[in-house]
Amino acid sequence: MYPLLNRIENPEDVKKLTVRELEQLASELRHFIIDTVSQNGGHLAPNLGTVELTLALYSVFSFPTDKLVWDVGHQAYSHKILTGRRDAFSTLRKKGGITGFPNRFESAYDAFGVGHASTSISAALGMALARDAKGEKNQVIAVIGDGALTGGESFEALNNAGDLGTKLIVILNDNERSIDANVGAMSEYLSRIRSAPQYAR
Ligand SMILES: Cc1ncc(C[n+]2csc(CCOP(=O)(O)OP(=O)(O)O)c2C)c(N)n1
Repeated sequence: MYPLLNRIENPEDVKKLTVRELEQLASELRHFIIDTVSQNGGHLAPNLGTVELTLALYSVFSFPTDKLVWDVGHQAYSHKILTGRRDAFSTLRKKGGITGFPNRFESAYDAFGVGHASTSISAALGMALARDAKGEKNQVIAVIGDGALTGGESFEALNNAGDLGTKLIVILNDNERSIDANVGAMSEYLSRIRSAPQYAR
């Protein structure tokens, strides 16, 4: 039923796929998530929204040497499925099963245990500084939603990261939602950026 997904044993397998195969894998992942969530409950929309993003990340970076920090963590199902937890995914949110959020005790690929919003940039910055201190070269990537970006801890972290100037990648997942439709100045500002001719170019 999931011919391509069943062949993915670890994230390095994603790197071997063609663009056409990645599109098929995205579709299979989406159906797989819907199948499980319809039985076990869980977050649906945030996870359907990060399928392509997750595949793009796994096509480019080498986890878990590179560190991937999800904000809130309610959008990490594809990440879990691609990192050795496909078969365990049927136990999602069940007693003794896998958790609905990244959990450091569950997998080496879960770089940071989450649940709270607005923590990813701060946590990733700490990991980037630890990397520098150890003289290592891995990448650190924070993925944050437009809703979580409005939390104060995000601004503290951006302020600190810009000042320290260490190498850190922050990906903004701007889907104009944060549980409900977004409100506020930040959301208006991001809409203006997104609709500007420079952005389309
Ligand atoms: C500190 C804190 N406050 C509130 C929440 C409840 N909460 C869960 S998801 C979410 C919004 C997330 O929106 P966004 O970051 O845009 O991510 P998306 O759902 O669009 O992927 C909030 C406020 C939380 N997890 N942590």
